[in-house]
Amino acid sequence: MKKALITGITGQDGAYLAEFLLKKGYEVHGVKRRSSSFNTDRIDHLYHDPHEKGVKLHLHYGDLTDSTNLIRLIQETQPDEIYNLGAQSHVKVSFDTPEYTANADGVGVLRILEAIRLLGLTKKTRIYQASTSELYGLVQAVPQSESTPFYPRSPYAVAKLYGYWIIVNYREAYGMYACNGILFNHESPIRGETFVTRKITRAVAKISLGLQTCLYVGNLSAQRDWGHAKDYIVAMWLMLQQEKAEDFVIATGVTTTVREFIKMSFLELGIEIEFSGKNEYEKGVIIDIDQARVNELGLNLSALHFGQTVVKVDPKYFRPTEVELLIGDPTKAKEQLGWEPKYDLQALVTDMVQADLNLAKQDEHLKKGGYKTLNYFE
Ligand code: NDP
Ligand code: GDR
Repeated sequence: MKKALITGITGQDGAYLAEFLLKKGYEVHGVKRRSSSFNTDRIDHLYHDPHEKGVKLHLHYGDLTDSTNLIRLIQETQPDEIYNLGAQSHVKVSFDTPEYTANADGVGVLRILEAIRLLGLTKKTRIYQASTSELYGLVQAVPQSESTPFYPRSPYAVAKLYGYWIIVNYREAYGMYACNGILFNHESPIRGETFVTRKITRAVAKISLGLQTCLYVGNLSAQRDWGHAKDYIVAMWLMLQQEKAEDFVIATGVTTTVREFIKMSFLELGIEIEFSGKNEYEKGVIIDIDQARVNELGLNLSALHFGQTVVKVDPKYFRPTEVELLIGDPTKAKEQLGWEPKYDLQALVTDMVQADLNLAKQDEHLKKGGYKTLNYFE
C-alpha cells in the first residue's frame, strides 16, 4: 500500500486529492494547521475516528513554516509521495502579507526538500510541487507553455517562483523525483469563497433568491483559463507516476474574462445581464429573464426587476500589479500523461452555480422559518 503525505489537505485541492488517493487504496497523511475553530469541513466526510479499524486517513498538526515539525512528520510517515499543496494561496492577500507568503510558499518548499535529503529519502519519496500560472504574470507570449518565460507580478508569484526553481535545482543536484505542476486556475463548488469564481457563483445564487442585492468585484477584464479542480488533481497524481520527473502545464486552453464568467453564472439561473460604463464605473444590469429556465429550476425571481443593477466595481479589489491574461497550452500533459479534462467552462459554471443555489436555498428556508444565526454575545 502506497503512502502519501499532503500539505494543504484542508484546502480545495487537498480535499479532492485525498478522496482520489483513498479511492486508489493509498494510506493518506494530511498536514493541517491548528486554528481556533474547525478548518476541516472539506475533508470531514473522509475522516474516521482513529480508534476504528483500517483507518486510511490520518491528520497531523503542522505548518510549512516549521522545519522541525516537517522533518518529524516525514520521518514518522515515510511517504512514497508528497503533494505540497499548502500555501497562502490568495494573490491579493500576498500584497498585505508578503513576508509570510514568502516564508510559507517559497521557503516552505525548501524545508520539505531538505527534510527528505536529511532523512535519506531522496530515492524513495517523490514530490509534487503546486506551481502556478501566476509565474507567467506579465504576458510574454500566449498560449503559455512549459517553455514560456516567467514574469511574476505579486509577492505570491515571486514566492512560488522560488518554489519552482528549488524543485528543479534539487532534482538536478540530488537526482530527486521532484516535479512542478504549473496549474492554471481551477475551481469547484468547494473553492475558497474569496476567489473570484466562487464569489460570483455564491452572489448570483443569493441575488436570485433576494438574499443579496449586488455583487461587488474588481477588474472585470482580467482573463483566466478556468478548469475544474476534480480534473486537475488527477494530473498531479499522473505526474508522480512517470519514469522521469518533469514539469507540466495543466490548463484547458480556453480563456474567459471575469465579466463573461459573471454573465454565464447569471444565465445559468435564467437571468440575462448587460454591462455598461468603463473602469470603476462599469456595472451589470438585468435586461431579460428567461421564464422557461426559471420555471424549469422552480425559482421565484420576484425579488428581481429589469434595469436592476446587480454588479458594481469596487476599486478596493484592484491589485497593485495585475495579471491580465492567462491561457495555457496543455499539449505536453495530454501527450505524455494522457491527461484529458472532463469539464469545460460551461460544465464548471453549472456545477458551481447549482451547488451554491442549493446552499442559498438552505439559508432561505432558515430565514423563512424565522431562524436567526445564534449570537453568543447578546
Ligand atoms: P486553498 O487556499 O484552498 O488551500 C490552501 C491550503 O494550504 C489549506 O489547506 C491551508 O490551510 C494550507 N496552508 C496555508 N498556509 C499554510 C502553512 N503555512 N502551512 C501549512 N499549510 C498551509 O488552495 P487550493 O487548494 O486552491 O490550491 C492548492 C495549492 O495549489 C496552493 O499551493 C496554491 O497556491 C496552488 N495553486 C492553486 C491553483 C488554483 O487555481 N486553485 C492554481 C495553481 C496553483 P487552512 O485550511 O488552515 O487555511
Ligand atoms: P488568481 O485568482 O488571482 O488568478 O489566483 P482570483 O480568483 O483571486 O482572481 C482572478 C482574477 O479575477 C480578478 N478579480 C477578482 N478577484 C477576486 N479574488 N475578487 C474580486 O472581487 C475580483 N474581481 C476581479 C482578479 O483581479 C484576477 O485578475 C488563483 C489562486 O488560486 C492562486 O493560488 C493560483 O496560483 C492562481 O489562481 C492560478
